[in-house]
Amino acid sequence: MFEYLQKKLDKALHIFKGNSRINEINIAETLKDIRKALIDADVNYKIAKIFVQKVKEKSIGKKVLSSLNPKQLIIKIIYDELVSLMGKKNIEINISNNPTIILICGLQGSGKTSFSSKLSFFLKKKKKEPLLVAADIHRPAAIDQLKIIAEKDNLPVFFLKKSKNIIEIFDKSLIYASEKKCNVIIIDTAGRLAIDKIMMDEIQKIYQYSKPDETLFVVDSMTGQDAINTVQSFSKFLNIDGIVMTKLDGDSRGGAAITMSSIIGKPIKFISNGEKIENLEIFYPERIANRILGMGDIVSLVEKVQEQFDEEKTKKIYKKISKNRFDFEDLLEHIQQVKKIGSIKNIVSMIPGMEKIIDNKNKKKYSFKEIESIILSMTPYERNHPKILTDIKRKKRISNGSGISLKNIDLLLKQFSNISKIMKTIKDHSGKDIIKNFLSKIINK
Ligand SMILES: Nc1nc2c(ncn2[C@@H]2O[C@H](COP(=O)(O)OP(=O)(O)OP(=O)(O)O)[C@@H](O)[C@H]2O)c(=O)[nH]1
Ligand SMILES: [Mg+2]
Repeated sequence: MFEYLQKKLDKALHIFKGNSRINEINIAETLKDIRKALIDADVNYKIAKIFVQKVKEKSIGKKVLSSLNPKQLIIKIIYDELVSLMGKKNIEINISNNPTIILICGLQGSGKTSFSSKLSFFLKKKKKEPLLVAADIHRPAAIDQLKIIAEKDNLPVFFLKKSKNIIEIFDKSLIYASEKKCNVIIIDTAGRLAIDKIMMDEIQKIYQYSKPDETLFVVDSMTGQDAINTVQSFSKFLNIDGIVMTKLDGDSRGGAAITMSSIIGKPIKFISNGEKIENLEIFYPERIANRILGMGDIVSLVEKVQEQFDEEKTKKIYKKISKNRFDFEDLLEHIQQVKKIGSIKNIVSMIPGMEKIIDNKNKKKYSFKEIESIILSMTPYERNHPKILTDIKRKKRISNGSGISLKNIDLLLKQFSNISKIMKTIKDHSGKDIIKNFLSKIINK
C-alpha cells in the first residue's frame, strides 16, 4: 500500500540530508523527482503538476530559507498538500437513524460483498446490530457467498432464495430487522461489468425505494485511473455519499486513492486492504499522508491496539516510545500483541521502522517467530540493555539458543538500533503530534 510513492518521495528528499538549505536549484531537482514519483504512482499528471507548484510556492519563501531544518519543512509542506489532496478529514458514515439503511453498489468483482461483511463486522464492534441483506438477484451463488463469509463471524444475513424482486427483498428485510432488533441494514447489490442501463435502473429502483442514509460506491483500486472514471460515470446517475476503495494491498502505487476525492468531490470513507474480515480501515487523510511519508501510522496502530489489547500494556508501550527507551522486551511484547490483531503485512506498515526489520536491505526476512526466538534466547538483562549486545560471546550464545545464524543476529541487532533511531526522530520532530494524539486517546479511555 503506497510503498512505491513512499520509496520515491524518500529518495527525492534525500538531497536535503544534513543541513543543506532550500534554494532554487536543489528544490528544482527535488520537485522534478516528486512530480515524477506522483505520475509513476498513477496520479493524474495535471494534479501532479499543481501539487508540485503548490509545494514550490510554499517552500521558496523567506521563512523556509532561513530555517535550520529544510527537510523537515519540505516534508511538512508535502504532508499538508497530500492531506488536502485527499480531502483533509475523514467524513464518517451516518449511522444515527434507526434503522440506518446503507446501500452498497459497484462494478462486478469490485469487492461489494466482501466490503458489506467487513462493514457489518466493523459496526458490530461499534455496538451496532447490523443486518446484511443479500440483494444480488442475478448471480445464483451470491447468497451463499455472503452467507459463508458472514456466518463465520456470526453476522446475521437476510435472503430470499427464490425472489428476483429487489423491492420485496428489501421490504421483508425490514420486517426481519425489526424482529431481530437490527438497527443497520446493509444492502449488498449485484455488480455488472460496466455501468449500463440495466445496472442503473436496478440501483435507481432500490435507491428511490429504500431512501438510503448512505450510498457507498465500491471500487477496485488496482484499476487505477479507471477506478476514478467509473465513479465519475456512476455519480452522474446517482448521488453517492462516499467511496470505498478495495484491494489496496495489491496496489503499491495508490495514486487513485490519493486523488479520487479531489477529482470526484466525494470522500473516500473506507479502504480495504486484504481479504480477511478485519482488513478494513476508515480513510483518514492525515494518517495516509503519514504513512506515505514513512512515519508509520502510530494512531491507526493504537486504534487497533485499543480494540484488542489491554489498556495497561498500551500505556506502557506509549511511555517507552515517548521516552525513547524502547528495548527488546518491548519489541517482544509488541510482536506478541501485534500477532493477535491481524496479518503481519498490514500491521508492519503501521509501526515506524518495523518494515526495515522485517524486510531489510540484505533481503533477510525475519518472521515474527524468528524474532521472538532471538529475543527469548536473551537474558532479561540483555533485553533491557540492548547496547551490551556487542559482546561476541553473548551473541554466540543467543545464536545457539535461537538456532539463528550469527550473521542474522547481527543484522537484527543493527535493525533494532535503527528502530530506536526512528523512534527518536518521531519523538523529537513532527511525531510529537502523533504521540500527543496517541496519549490523548489513551487517557480519554
Ligand atoms: N486482496 C484483496 N482482495 C479483495 C479485497 N476485497 C475483495 N477482495 C477479493 O475480490 C474478489 C471479489 O470480491 P467480492 O466481494 O465478491 O466482489 P463483488 O463486488 O461482491 O463481486 P460481484 O458480486 O460478483 O459483483 C474476492 O475474491 C475477494 O476476496 C481486498 O481488499 N484485498
Ligand atoms: Mg457480490
